Amino acid sequence: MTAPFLHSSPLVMGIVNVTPDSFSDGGRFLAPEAALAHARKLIAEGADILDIGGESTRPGAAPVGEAEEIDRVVPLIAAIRAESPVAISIDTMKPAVARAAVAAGASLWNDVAALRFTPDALATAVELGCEVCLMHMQGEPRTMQDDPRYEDVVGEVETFLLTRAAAAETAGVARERIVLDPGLGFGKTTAHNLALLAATARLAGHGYRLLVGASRKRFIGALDPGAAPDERLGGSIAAALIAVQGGAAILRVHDVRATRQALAVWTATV
Ligand code: HH2
Repeated sequence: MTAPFLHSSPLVMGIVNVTPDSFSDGGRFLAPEAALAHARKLIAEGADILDIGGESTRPGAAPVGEAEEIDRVVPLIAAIRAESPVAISIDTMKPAVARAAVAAGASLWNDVAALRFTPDALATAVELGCEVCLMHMQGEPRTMQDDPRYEDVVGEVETFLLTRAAAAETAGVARERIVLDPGLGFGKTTAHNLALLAATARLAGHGYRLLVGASRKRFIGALDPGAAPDERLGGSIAAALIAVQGGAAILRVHDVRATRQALAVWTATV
């Protein structure tokens, strides 16, 4: 059992994608040394948590087998754990990958499928005793952006998250170990993403910590046409501040240093 994260101010989760095809940094950190160097950089910049992912969830990204995903993430997690006390999160839908990652030193299972990808996902999370991030996604990664539709996006995402949280609690995951996430960009149009971001206070108001991942996402590019993912820092910071203003507990970001600086200014005024 690992202790839940303590936080009195929002935590910054830095993204380390060990993938060839992530939308923003695909291929840059696939080599083990490059991934470890990037992790060290994010720790030096003040990341509270590192989110390690070995499979891209971008529409059209190639699926990765369990063994390959484990090979990508476990040596990195072990290497980080050997040199830093930073909290480590594993971004995976697969119970076997979560199990191997927790054994290597991860304490949070970040699951974009909210523990629904396999029938044993929930039981595995209970057994591992780790924290879990339950994210909303409409559809599945390959096709989720084809034609996302909601009658009431905020209400539907809220109901989904509370239903998954209740299922996790009933199965035996303590409430303090549960993090919820509206899943910006996962089966959502720009309008859906903006409505969810604007509703952060409502989504954060149910007694669970809320994680928001807006960093460099496509809806920012839609508001600044032509801005490539690594040219979306300004929009990412704006979204991060909207999220913390609404009570988000964790920000999942590519740009840790700039996010820390923005939070320093924000917290100095509240
Ligand atoms: N977004 C991505 C991946 N994992 N996990 C949570 N909890 N919330 C998110 O918003 C989220 C996530 C997509 O971003 P990225 O990891 O940069 O890209 P890719 O999925 O292409 O690897």
